[in-house]
Amino acid sequence: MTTPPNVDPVHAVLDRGLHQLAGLGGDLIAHANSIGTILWSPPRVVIVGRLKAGKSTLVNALIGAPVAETAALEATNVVTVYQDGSPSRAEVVGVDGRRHPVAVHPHESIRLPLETPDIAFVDRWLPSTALRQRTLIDTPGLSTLTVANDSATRRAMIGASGATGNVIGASGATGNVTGATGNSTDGFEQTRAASVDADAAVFLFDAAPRADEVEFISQLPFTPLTMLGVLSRADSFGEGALGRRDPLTHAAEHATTMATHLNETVDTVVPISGLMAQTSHTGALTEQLAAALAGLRGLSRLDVVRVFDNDDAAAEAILPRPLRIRLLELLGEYGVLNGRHIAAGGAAALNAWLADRSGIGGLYRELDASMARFAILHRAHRILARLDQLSYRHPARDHIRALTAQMRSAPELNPVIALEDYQRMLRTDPHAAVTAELHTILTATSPAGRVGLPSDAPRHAVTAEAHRRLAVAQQRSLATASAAEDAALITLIRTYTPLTTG
Ligand SMILES: Nc1nc2c(ncn2[C@@H]2O[C@H](COP(=O)(O)OP(=O)(O)O)[C@@H](O)[C@H]2O)c(=O)[nH]1
Ligand SMILES: [Mg+2]
Repeated sequence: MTTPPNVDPVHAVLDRGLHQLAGLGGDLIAHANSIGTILWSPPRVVIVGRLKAGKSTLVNALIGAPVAETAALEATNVVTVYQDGSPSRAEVVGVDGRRHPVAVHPHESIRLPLETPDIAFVDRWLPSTALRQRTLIDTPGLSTLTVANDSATRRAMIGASGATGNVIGASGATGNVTGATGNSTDGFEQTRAASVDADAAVFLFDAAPRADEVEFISQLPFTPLTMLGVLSRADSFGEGALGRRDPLTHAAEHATTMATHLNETVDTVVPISGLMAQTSHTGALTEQLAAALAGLRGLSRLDVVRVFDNDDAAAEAILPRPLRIRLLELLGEYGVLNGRHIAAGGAAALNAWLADRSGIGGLYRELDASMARFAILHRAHRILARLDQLSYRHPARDHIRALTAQMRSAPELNPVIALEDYQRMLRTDPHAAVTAELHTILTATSPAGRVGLPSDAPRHAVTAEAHRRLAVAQQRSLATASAAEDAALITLIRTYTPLTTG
């Protein structure tokens, strides 16, 4: 069977394998279909971070519609899965697995038919091109914990992930965001449960994420390749809109510093003003608002601040209170102070400026490029993990095991296996040489890159370096420190061997 040129080779191998699984007949047809759903759905990106970090605001910006409830509307404390689909609808999924369809009305929050502790998550469908690329999972967010509480949660969490016996956080048998039992009030358990069935994460934090938060986040089933850092609220960074430095510029600098500090958790940190992105991407601006803002352009910065700070007759004469509130809500202090001259050009000009300054372009670049690539590899891993689970308990386990082994050994799946190895090494020995080598082969875009050379390196140099690396890996494999390293070395040897022949 030949593969159509437009189908991703990883996808093709998995699709073929699932067809063979269905070919075994009986209930395996249903299992193959259920696992196949993962393959045919967009990768799932979970948004994690502290309560009020701006997660829901960013979800709205990415979807391009104000669907995720933000603190501006009401505190939300359930996990919500946003996916492309028609008609616009929602189902509340209980911890008992039962689904309760609920009505959705524009500009109204969803009425939940269950108490929060009884809700595993909410499935929300809406027609959206953005969601066709990736399903977005909004989480309530981590809240402050006492030290005792914190370690109890962490113990529970480590226990839970250990029990699954899988590398990249095996999903439950149902393959859904279930298991959000207990501890839902602090959001840690909900975040963990939502992450189990995700392929990549966006980790939102402000100036300085707390140590316990970073520790928790780094234990989620992701790698720096599948977790993108976002420095949120960039428009109020540092001294904020009224400070001496431009907060967006300051935030951009800080994001680079944070990427270095957090390098065991994320490879990249993007500065974002979710608020400006939400306003510009959800069609919230009107000509009336732009004109009201433009009316302030004759005032000094200090006078603008006075108008917004004083609720007196003078302020009212310049700008009526409802407009002041709405402008602050949509633009924040930074947008009000710096957007008033642009607003003179009308709502479209102001919108374009907001979109540009928000930093969402940079976020999309990351999401569309490397994050998308690694999320697809992680999705393949989730499919293999489901097949492994099936083989533990199914009467046809030998057939399923043989089939999975055959899929894993396909050269097309090499990057998937490398990502699994990388994840395992990060847990076992993050500073080992092989961990860095796995990162190198995963991120390389050329044969030369896979051996750590620039992509224009001459062929003989690549061959020589591949020989050298192969010899080191073979030597090392004689006395490995762990099962994880054993597996990693097999992958490295598999990668270097073909490169030694040019
Ligand atoms: N100035 C500013 N405010 C923001 C930004 N993002 C979110 N907010 C505000 O912060 C509050 C919490 O945001 P929300 O998205 O609900 O946070 P979540 O709890 O992480 O989902 C809301 O009032 C938002 O309007 C931002 O980029 N800049
Ligand atoms: Mg929220």
